[in-house]
Amino acid sequence: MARKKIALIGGGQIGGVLAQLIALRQLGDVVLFDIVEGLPQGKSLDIVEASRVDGFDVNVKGTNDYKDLEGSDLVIITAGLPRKPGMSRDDLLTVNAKIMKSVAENVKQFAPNSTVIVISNPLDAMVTLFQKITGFPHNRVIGQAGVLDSSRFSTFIAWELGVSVKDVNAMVLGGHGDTMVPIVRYANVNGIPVMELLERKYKDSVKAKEVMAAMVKRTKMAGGEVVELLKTGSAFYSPASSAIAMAEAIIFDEKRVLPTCAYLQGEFGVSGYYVGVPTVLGANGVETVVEFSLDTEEQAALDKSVASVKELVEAMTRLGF
Ligand code: TXD
Repeated sequence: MARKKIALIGGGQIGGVLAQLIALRQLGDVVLFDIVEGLPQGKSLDIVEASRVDGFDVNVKGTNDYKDLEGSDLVIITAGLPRKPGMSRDDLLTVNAKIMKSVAENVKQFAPNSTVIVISNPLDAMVTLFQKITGFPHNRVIGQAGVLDSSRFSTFIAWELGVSVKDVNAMVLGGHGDTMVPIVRYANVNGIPVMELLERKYKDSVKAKEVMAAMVKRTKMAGGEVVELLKTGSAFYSPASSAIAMAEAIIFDEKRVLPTCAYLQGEFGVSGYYVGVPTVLGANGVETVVEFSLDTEEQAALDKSVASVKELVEAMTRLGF
């Protein structure tokens, strides 16, 4: 089987980690693109020069030329500015929409058959714009946010309960903004509801609810927490790992059920927008949206989150994108 070709658009913090993870896992040959001369070439050389030590056999090529994307099976986009302390993801809209427009035009020209994972913020708007410009089928244009937000939520639950994070299942739906919706009701440790475990721990249901509310709040603000600490950029290890989980599901046709920023056509009461929902990810990208019933409170929270995605998309349209 020929090796897959994976193009990474944006060779900054996330792009660099993505390239290294792909090499270490030998998922395919990498093309690392950036507009900054020397940056993708330097990072690629640095990564490849560890190939003897790490024992991987893939090519990693840095480039400033979109032509090198030709034949790419998968494209992962991180091009765009990250947040600085005090900024919301939405503050990045104008500048990143301009960048995404040029990225989309070039991916359309040079990698027309690729499946695309967008990571750049504001995520829901950037995925929408990329799909609009390329006209690629919606199942092949998706965004990464929910895998990371869910991993953050799971991490906090594992710490709180003193259990391995590998046994925690917790999901975050909605847009990748402050209105995201951690689903508490289905959060579990190997099938045991997290709320029951918290109630047993504290022997007090009010306290258990407070502890959960604090974890939900921290999950929603988790990106900002890292930004405040780093001061010069945003999270990059965990977003890269999260996109790799999605890439593997696609490359190996795993049919994994992962929260994905996917195009909805009536599911969860939403039509015509990209929103984070559980999907089956396989060789065809989003193969199905996995619907399940939300209770009134969850649906209201999702509706609120969708409203903010709509607002963002409308703001983008008003800007002429
Ligand atoms: O989970 C998620 N979706 C996210 C998203 C989690 C964390 C951060 N997330 C967003 O990803 C973040 O808000 C940014 O919008 C992107 C990329 O974050 P990263 O930390 O990698 O930013 P960098 O280090 O600034 O890298 C961006 C690179 C940089 O090297 C620029 O030169 C390049 O993008 N860039 C371009 N590449 C190609 N084409 C164009 N036009 C371009 N403009 C800038």
